[in-house]
Amino acid sequence: MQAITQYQNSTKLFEQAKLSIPGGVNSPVRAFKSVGGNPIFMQSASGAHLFDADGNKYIDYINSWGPMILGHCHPDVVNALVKRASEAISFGAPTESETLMAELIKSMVPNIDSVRLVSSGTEACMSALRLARGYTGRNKFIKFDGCYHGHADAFLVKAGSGVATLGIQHVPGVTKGASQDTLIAAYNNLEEVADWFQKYPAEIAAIIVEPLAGNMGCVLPEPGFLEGLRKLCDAHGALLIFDEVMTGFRLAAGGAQQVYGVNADIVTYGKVIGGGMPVGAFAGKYEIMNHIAPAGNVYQAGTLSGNPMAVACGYTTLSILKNNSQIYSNLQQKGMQLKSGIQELLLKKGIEHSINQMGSMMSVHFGAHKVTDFETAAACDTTTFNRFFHHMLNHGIYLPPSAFESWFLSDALSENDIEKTLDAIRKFS
Ligand code: KE4
Repeated sequence: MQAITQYQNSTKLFEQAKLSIPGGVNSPVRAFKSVGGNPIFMQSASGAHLFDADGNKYIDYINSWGPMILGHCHPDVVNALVKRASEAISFGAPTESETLMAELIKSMVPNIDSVRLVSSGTEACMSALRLARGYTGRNKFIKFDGCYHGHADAFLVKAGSGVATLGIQHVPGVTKGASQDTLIAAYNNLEEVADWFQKYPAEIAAIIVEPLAGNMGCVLPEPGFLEGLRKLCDAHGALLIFDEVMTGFRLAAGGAQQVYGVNADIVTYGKVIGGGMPVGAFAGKYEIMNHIAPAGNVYQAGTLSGNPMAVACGYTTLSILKNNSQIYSNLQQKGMQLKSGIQELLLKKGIEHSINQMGSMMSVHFGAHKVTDFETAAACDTTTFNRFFHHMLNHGIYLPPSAFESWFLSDALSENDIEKTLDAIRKFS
């Protein structure tokens, strides 16, 4: 990629946006706040590439923070959207397509009986927590420092992603009442989880965990961690919630449950499930899910839940993934190729770093230590990270603008794109 030198349209658009949108963006992590500089305003996308308001071209490693696993504007997905748009945009009534979507999800995730579609990962996670509380009759729950489960009040305690990126210790507006039942443990630390169960026997409704964390950079579960959570939940009558908003249908057709061989009681989805349109979901066995209204009394609702357009986009995306399983092995191969290529280049330059990678999720952490939880993620060298981010951006490589985010690879990423990415790193110092 040629070095990119001019962003004047993005700069102008950002100034204009700030007059009408808080911080000029509709989601904080887009604002480049921690890496410095102004966000790039995008105009179009195709395959593995983005095109910004100044006509610059980028190789995309954000892919809308995960959804665009097939690459941008996959022809089959676009055709499905266009066709459905000519028939309907929204009913607010049940449709056959929602049932077919639920059945497709069940065919890819064998340990679930029932799926409720919502419109975001936040809705999926907050509904899953309410369901766990309603089902068990308990109030407390355990989450992990650095994990992010959307912006519902109870989760905004030691949250990762944008909350960590902005260094917000306490989110104003999250009341003590809303967060007093949120118990925090360090990721990969089973002892701290066991201690909470000792302290609050029979009071903990659930553990919610990113089975592979992507909101403190990428952090992999240590061997035995997820199995240990499963055992602790079984021993103490709590539900295990896997937040697979990032990992679902991305790490494998069956997500992290398939990769790690551990079954949760409730699984939440987002991102890939909608193929770029607003879809989230939570799912589990009938025994639990039939507590959700109107089958049961745990109330949850949404005007656009199961929206025909969004379902058409998500259904087509999941169908392609289900019917072309080599996509997952290709993504794993691309992830490993990038990891080893970057490692070799940075080691040659004497730049201390570590790379966590699983399938099409990965992150580069600068510093000499391994990153296994939020504390080690936060101890990394962010100055070098920020320099690396801007160097890559200027060379047409679009990386997450935060050390507390994961790269997301797409099936459209080519050998040539990977070579150009490594070539940009060759020029980094
Ligand atoms: P949404 O409400 O943003 O669709 O999903 C919330 C959510 C829940 N669980 C996990 C594991 C997540 O990663 C997310 C959202 N991820 C962020 C990126 N780290 C979305 C990007 C953004 O906030 O703009």
